[in-house]
Amino acid sequence: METFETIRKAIVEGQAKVVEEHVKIALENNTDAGTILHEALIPAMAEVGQLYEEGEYFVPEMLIAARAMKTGLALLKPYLVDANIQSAGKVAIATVQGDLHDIGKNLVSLMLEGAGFEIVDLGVNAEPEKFVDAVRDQGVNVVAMSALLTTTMTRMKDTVNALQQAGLRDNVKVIIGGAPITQAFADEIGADGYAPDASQAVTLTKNLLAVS
Ligand code: B1M
Repeated sequence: METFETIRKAIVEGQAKVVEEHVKIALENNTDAGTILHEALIPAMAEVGQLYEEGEYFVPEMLIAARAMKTGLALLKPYLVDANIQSAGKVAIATVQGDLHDIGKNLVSLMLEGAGFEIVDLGVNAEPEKFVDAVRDQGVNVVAMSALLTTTMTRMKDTVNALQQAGLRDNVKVIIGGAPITQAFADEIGADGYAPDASQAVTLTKNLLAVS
């Protein structure tokens, strides 16, 4: 679809205004928000990563593209989230310590919210104690951690350990995800589950909490 191609290109080039304009057009034409997300926004960020790997893009270009992506995501949010559904459980979500990537985390958060989960967003660069405090003080049922860097994924284990040390590990389910994460890594660190993308994170959370 031509609109998807325009949105994808505008994100890659960091043109937030063009993204805004064309996501609005797509929505006005009753294009499904999930389709816009999967056909235009997500492929655009994959392309940005590719350009970075090839040395065509540097951090500033990635940052500008990320801002354009977020503009599109903000417009899609009301269509992906139904504000009137009852809470199916409480999820504390963050990108782990040392990691500032938040687009995937925000997407997972948004999809969980859309499925009826209450979200406690702990932001980015979240140290293990932040998760421990959320479980202890806010009645959280699920700890959800995202990592995009091979150097920060190891911090997930620190959170699992911190929950154990605080005597809270059995009170919560721990789920993890992000580009470098695998099921084998989840097993290795003692997480309850891994999901490769946002929609599977919803299925996983529902299964772990036995919510239909
Ligand atoms: Co960064 N970056 N970055 N970056 N960046 C990557 C991750 C990288 C793969 C690029 C590359 O080399 N091809 C590479 C990591 C290499 C590695 O570790 N192996 C990299 C690097 C090296 C860096 C810096 C170190 C660069 C530098 O400074 N020299 C630096 C680190 C900063 C830090 O965090 N401390 C850095 C910085 C940045 C920006 C700030 C410029 C920007 C982030 C802006 C922001 O997020 N606000 C940025 C970006 C944009 C990227 C890429 C291009 C795009 C990431 C993204 O948003 N993808 C990325 C390349 C890539 O991923 N191909 C790259 C779209 C998003 C929807 O996908 O986040 O994977 P993703 O989320 C998916 C799934 O992974 C999953 O669901 C999501 C949607 O379906 N998922 C979960 C994610 N979390 C989940 C949690 C779950 C379940 C599923 O359960 C809890």
